Formats: sequence, C-alpha cells, structure tokens
Amino acid sequence: AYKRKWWKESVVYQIYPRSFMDTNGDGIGDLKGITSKLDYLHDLGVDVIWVCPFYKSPNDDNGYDISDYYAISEEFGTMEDFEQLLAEAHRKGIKVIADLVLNHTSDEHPWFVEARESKDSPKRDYYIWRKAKENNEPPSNWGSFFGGSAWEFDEQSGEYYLHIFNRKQPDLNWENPLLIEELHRMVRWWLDKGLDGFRIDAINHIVKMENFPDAEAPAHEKIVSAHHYFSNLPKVHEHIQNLNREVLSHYDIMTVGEAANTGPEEALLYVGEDRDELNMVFHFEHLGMDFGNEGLEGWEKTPWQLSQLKEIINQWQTKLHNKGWNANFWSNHDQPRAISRFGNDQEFRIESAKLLATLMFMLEGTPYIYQGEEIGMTNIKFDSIDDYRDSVTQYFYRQAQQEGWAEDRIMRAIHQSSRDNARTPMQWNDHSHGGFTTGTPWIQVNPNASWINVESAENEPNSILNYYKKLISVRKGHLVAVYGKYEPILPEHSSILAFTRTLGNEQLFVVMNFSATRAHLEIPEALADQSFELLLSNVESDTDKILAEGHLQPYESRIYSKV
Ligand code: TEU
Ligand code: CA
Repeated sequence: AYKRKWWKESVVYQIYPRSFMDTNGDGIGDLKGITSKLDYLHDLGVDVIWVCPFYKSPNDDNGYDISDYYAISEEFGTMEDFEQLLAEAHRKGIKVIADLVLNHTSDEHPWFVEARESKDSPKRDYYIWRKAKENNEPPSNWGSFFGGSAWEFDEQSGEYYLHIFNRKQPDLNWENPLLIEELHRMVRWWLDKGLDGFRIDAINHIVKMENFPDAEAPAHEKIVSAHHYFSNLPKVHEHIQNLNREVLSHYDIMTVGEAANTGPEEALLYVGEDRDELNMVFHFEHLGMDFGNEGLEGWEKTPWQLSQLKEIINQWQTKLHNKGWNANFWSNHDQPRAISRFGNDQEFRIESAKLLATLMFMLEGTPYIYQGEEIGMTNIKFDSIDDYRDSVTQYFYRQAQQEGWAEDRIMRAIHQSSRDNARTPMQWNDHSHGGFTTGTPWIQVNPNASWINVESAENEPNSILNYYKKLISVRKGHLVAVYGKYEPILPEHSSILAFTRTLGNEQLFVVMNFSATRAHLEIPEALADQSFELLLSNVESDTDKILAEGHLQPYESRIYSKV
C-alpha cells in the first residue's frame, strides 16, 4: 500500500540565489533573475524550486544569518519581487519552498541586539547564555561546526552565548515559549503569502543537552567535536510536532528538514508517517563516505567505496519503504560538486554526470537537483585564498596556517572541500561571466563556462541537460519509479550498482557501471526468467533493446522495464 502525495512525485531544484542569475549588473544574483529563468526550469521538468535564504542578512554566512525574518535582502530585491516570483512560478505550475532557519539568527537581529544589552533584557532568554567556568574557560568544551569554540564571550554582560555555527549566528533558545510563539507566527506569515513549504535548516540541532556537559576528551583538548550533545535530542521531536500541529498541518505544503549526523532509524522519528513531523529529511551518510577524519584533516578527502554506497542506499531504501519518505541528493550549496567528487569530471564528465543523475532519479524518494548539476558543473580551483568568499573556507585557511600546514596542502584541501565549489555562478552561456552578470560577479565564474553552459547543452541532443529531461519524463511516466519497492541486485559486484523497483506488475531494472573501465554484465539469476526492454541509457551504444549478457561501457547506466 502506498499513499500518493504531490511532493513524492515532484522533482525539486535547489537555487542558491546569490549565484543563479543577476539582472541588474551588481554581480549578485537576485529574485528577478530567478523569475527570468522559470521557463528554463519548467522545460527541464522541475515541479518545485527550493530557494536558499533571501531574507535580510549581514551575509556573514550568505543569508543563513538572518537579521529580519520578515524582510527581503536588499541585494536580492524587494517584497514585490518575491511576490512576483511566487505568482509567476505558480502560473507555470511550479511550487516554491523557502529556507527556514530556526536554529539561530544573526547577531545583528534586533532580538540579539536587545538580548546582549543587559542580563535583564526581556529578550535575553531568546538566546543561550552561560557564565564562564571557574577557571575562566568557556562554559563547555563544545566545538562549533565551523571550527573554534561554540561559545563566544560577550564583554558587555560578562557571559558567553552559544553558537554551534559561527559567532555571528547565536543559537536561539527553544526552551523559551515566547520565542517559539514568535517563530510560529513568522512561519504562518510566510505560508499565508502562498509559499508551498520549507527546507528547514539544521532542524535536528535546535535542542541542546541540558546543562551543557563537557564532551569526553583528553584534558589537553580544550575544544572538541560534540555534535551528539546537540543532535537529534528527544525534545526536538516535541518541538517539531508542536510546529506541525500549530502551523504546518494547516497548509498543503511540503517540508524537508536538514539533519546531519542522522541514520535511518533516527530519520524515521522525523519522517515516519505516523509521526506528524516532516515529510522528509536530508541525511549526509553518503556524503560522509570520503570524510576520513575529524577536525582540519576532515578537509582532506579520502577515497570512497562503491560497497559503502550500496550499503547506505540499501539501508535507507529498505528502512523507509512504506514508513517514511527519502530525500535524494548528491550535492547542495555546502558540498563539492557531485561529478568532481563521485564521478569523473575529466574524460567521463558527461557519462558520469548522467550516471549519478540516473541513480538519484531511480531511487525511491524525492530527487533534488542542485543548480548546475543538470549541465555537469564541476569544482572550482582558485589559486589564491583571496578568491574564495566562504567564511568557513577562510577560517579553515587561517587555522591550517596556524597549525603549520604548507600552502599547497591547504589549497589542495580547499579545492576538494570548499563550499565555494558549489557557489560559483550558474553557467548560462559562453559570454563573459557565463552570462550570469553584466557586471563583476561576487565570486568568479568557473573558466570552463566557455564550454560547459546551458546554451550549448540545449543545442546538443546528447547533453547532460537533455538526458535530465529524458530521465525526468521516465520518472513521470512510471509510477513504479516513484513508489516501487527497491531490491538490490548483484550486491557483491565491485563496479556495478544495480537494483530493481517493483510495483504490482510493473518492474524496472536499473544497472550502473561506476568505473572508468568496461564491466561485464551477466544476467542476474533473479531476473533470468523475465524479459526486459531498454527504456533509457546514458551512452551511445549499439546495445540490444532487450536485456542480454554483455558489457557496460565506462560509467554506463541503463534503465530497463519488464515486458
Ligand atoms: O548547514 C548546516 C551544516 O553546516 C551542517 O549541519 C552540515 O550539514 C554538516 O556538518 C554536514 O557536513 C546549514 C546550511 O546549509 C549552511 O549553508 C549554513 O551555513 C548552516 O546551516 C548554518 O545556518
Ligand atoms: Ca543583482
């Protein structure tokens, strides 16, 4: 039994507004720029766009530090521009979801400005304040996600405030009912404007362990990774259920929570159909495959294994089936580009981009495209730290320097892991700055825009972009691609990832060669007594239309349908 929902059948496209399209030549993407590209998105087959934060912000973390939840960032336009975007999108049948940042605000938000004025300020308790330990050290040894202590000393009041991201992002205190009411009011206000839902930032971190105990660590380590002291604590669920009951459930919307450090069992607590919390969560288990170390060394990627990817997919597909819903993605604005990381961005750029897309679209769950993925955009390699804009990257650079890392080691790590890999401007055509702006872009465009761009992809029948369109129409034409039960095939194969999806009499067989060499494909026993017809392949080949023993080309993927 499966329940049909529009958000299960949708294809979502993530937009990082700063880097999408600039319409007034100031070098910064804007809301009008998004509106101007709605036809492009509609053609691609996108049903929902998720727009990263466009609220008023001092931009220490590109909009994830909000100073007014009710205002549009001046750089991005006006409230009118927003309303126009929403109306035009709806006219074209595209839904719009916004980023909702509930874990923290900017330190320039009036609440925080007021809170830090004095210990008796009525807003004081909207944030999390603690005295120093007796030896004058921060209240606990917790490290922030972005490096350094999670506590910042406030001179004026002589206390520390908590920030699990950077120090211009003080954490909100979800123990305070007045704060919760204010947040609910704000969420309702946006939904009443007609938004179709939210991607909810860092939602699994909103509750912190009571009394802020030190994480266990050797005494000489003053600051340690302490994620489990503020991830997935039981009270998070009370707050989400409350938000759902009071606000979300009154609208026909979709919600996707960001939930790092979360496995499938924990995820079911957020997305279980009987839980009344969220529709889906983004987990990061597959993005942890090339993450070998804690701390600064974590910036140096380690090789990933196909066997591990298979295991992660098996777990999530199986455990959520008929109980919850998956959100499938390869990349976002915080991650390196997917083909540079899990594919091959050189010789097999086109094939591997199509292969990664095939997997994402053929799994159970809602697929999310990150802007530029559909044309195979790659990582960027700036020579100098000065060309990077991301504050987290700059912080890493300074820390690594202090630790004595050689310059080329630091830059190699940045080339692999910087969030700016995903933030260079969208490549629209081969004009200057990839057609993104007529001015000077806030961050340089990847020089490969001269040949990797939307315009040339549109004109090339076998482009990645055109393959995305075909893939999306396969998904839309086959309910089994959305709701079918997943079963792994050839589980031990070292380079082939394969599975079936089954719904009633309908069955798909998806097979992918994740390597740069040919792979031999035997017909798996489980499929031997049926015949399968080719629906879509990502390479030009003279493959039979009927599934038969043979070879897969490097990075070849095929989708078959049972006949
Ligand atoms: O990201 C949250 C975040 O950085 C972690 O949960 C991260 O996903 C984890 O360490 C896995 O690597 C969100 C936004 O996406 C990001 O852009 C913001 O900087 C951050 O929140 C703070 O708002
Ligand atoms: Ca602009």
